[in-house]
Amino acid sequence: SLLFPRAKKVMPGGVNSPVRAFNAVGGDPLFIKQAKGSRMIDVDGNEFIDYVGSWGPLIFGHAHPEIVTAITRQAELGTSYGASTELEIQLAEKVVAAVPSIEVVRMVNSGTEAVMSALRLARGITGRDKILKFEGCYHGHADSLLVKAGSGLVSLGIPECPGIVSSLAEKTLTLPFNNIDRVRELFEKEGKEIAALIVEPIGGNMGVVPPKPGFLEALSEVTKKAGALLIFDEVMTGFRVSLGGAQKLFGVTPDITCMGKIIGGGLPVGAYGGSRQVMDYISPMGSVYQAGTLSGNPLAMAAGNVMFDLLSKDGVYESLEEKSAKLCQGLKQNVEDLGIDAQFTRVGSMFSMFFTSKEIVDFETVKTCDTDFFKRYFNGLLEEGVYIAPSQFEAGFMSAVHTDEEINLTIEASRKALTAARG
Ligand code: HOZ
Repeated sequence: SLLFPRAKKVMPGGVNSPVRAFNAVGGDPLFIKQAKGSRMIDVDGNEFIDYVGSWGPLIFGHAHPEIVTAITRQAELGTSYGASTELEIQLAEKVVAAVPSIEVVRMVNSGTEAVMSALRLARGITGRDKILKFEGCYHGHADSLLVKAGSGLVSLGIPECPGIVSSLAEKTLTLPFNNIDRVRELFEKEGKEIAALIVEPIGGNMGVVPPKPGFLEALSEVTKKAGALLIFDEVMTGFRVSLGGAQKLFGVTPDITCMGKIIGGGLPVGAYGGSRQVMDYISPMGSVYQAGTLSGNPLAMAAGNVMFDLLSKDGVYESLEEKSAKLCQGLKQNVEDLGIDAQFTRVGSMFSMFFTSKEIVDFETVKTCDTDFFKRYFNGLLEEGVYIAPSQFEAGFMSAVHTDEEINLTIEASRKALTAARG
């Protein structure tokens, strides 16, 4: 697009978030003019079936009429008051009713902010400094968490982010995802110094990596024993894999849950919550300070409330499951027919196709993927009018408004793109 040179003059790499750049796949990033339902149209008039969904929030597609109406109505009443509203209570009540571990919730403005605040809370409660995260998991860009992180850092090949105070990074311990023996070993030695273990209950930022059976349960047991807090980063999985998130799906209860994406109905929102006892440490109840001018702002709360009402209707998750299963079966059939090495992972409406022969269980296995093949495949798909994340190491998202016909078109497009990529 002609916009890219102009964008590069005034924004780093021409983008406002690195994952939007096409560095890993070549070419110019998309500049979008408009979007509706499952379709996006770029400024050059190209139309795409979209499986990025703004990186997860758009579970009902772009510009859902009820959400648009709620935002428009609220805008006329004011966009931000810096004071409390009933909309905030309504959304908090819905989150509390839906998410098993949450009695009290604080709204913030992004997933990063939620996670950053949750870590401070865990450190404040325990009086300990260390945290444990898993390699390839990404929890936003707070300093403590940009250590062996997934998402854009893998796509761009950044193993260590400069600018992080080393004495802080040293407090972040990392281990391979899905390896409970290593977690037990570490907790034997250092458990009493660990404030929190943070995990994406379904890895989503190195592509989709589901937890092995028993992994999350074991994390809960180990942290409890050590007096450390278990934080589930459900920014991606919350309200996506079930209304109660991954914790409801797997029946494992964390101490703190971080949320983002879907909760804001497409507007910038994050949230973190837990039991009353835990959340009472937060100001103004307690002395762990965390604040925000636009937190709980009425536009985002209005959108989030409608999103919840839509999600609460019968059959939403069943239909998402059906569509996602159909798409993944079709994609799998293609690779089998063409004799291409690929692994498929999926939990509900989040899915990945990894170009490797290795079973996907952690970051090491994810890194065995043929990224050159992915690059050719991605560009082939784009040619055919299908947009997936421009990186092998990101999840795909199905929405409730993708139609059967679009899924068939995607499977057909994928077959063509695979054939071309194979050469
Ligand atoms: N979690 C998202 C990608 N893995 C974040 C999107 C972004 O960084 O812009």
